[in-house]
Amino acid sequence: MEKLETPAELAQRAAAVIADRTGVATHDIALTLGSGWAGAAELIGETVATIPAQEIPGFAASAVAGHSGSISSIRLASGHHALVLGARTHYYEGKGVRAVAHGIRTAAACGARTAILTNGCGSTVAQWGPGTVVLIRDHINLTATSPLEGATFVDLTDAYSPTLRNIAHEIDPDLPEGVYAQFPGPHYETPAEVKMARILGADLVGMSTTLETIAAREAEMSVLGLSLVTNHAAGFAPGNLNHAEVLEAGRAAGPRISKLLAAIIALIDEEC
Ligand code: 8IG
Repeated sequence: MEKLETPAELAQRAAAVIADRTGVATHDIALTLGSGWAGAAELIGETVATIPAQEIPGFAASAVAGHSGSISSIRLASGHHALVLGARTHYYEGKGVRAVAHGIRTAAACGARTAILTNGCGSTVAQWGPGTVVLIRDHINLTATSPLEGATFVDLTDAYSPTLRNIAHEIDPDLPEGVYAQFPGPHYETPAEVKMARILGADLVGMSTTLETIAAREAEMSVLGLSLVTNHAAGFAPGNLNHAEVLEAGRAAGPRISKLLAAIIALIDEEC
């Protein structure tokens, strides 16, 4: 019987296609741009190449409105390269944890030692309303699964690099830090579930990031996590949640947070 391809082998195959199509042998930083963050790509440097995701092994076009389905190589001022993963697979798409981790594994196979993961999320902190940017200090993985397979005992003590958080604070000393909880989604939480997450220590609730962080740590990448609060989580403010409002909050904050992220990336690229 033919031997099945491992996730690492698939990532290697994807990385080879990216190196070939971009002409960039090694990428340095992986960048995943969640709701509201897409504008940063244009600010960090020159786009060398953009490849439709479905042309790279293991990737499929994104189904979510507001999420683009391509992978770009961007040359930073230093001459280093960022790989922008505009084709995040969310756990709720039901394609399995291998699909969720594939982008990060591919970036690692491309040479990236740093992963910058961004998202839009709900807040359980009254003072952190829509438009607030929060540095992820730690996470709670409520998906009841892992992207790792077998006896892979990865340490997550400092999953969100203290060094990278310090660099972000050099750009904006007032950036708050919080704990991000990933729910499986795709439904938003009930008020009772948000209350539970709050009691467990979650400041932010969302549907991404924790599984990608685990995969990045397996690959020994340093992780910076940044959340944009687009809404108070269910039950933490009057009224209901809808995806259009979430997208609108992302649009409104877009230019400001893209500039912030570009400045953070420039400093990380200088110091790391
Ligand atoms: I944007 O309130 C965004 N994503 N789980 N809850 C969850 N995910 C989110 C939310 C939210 N807002």
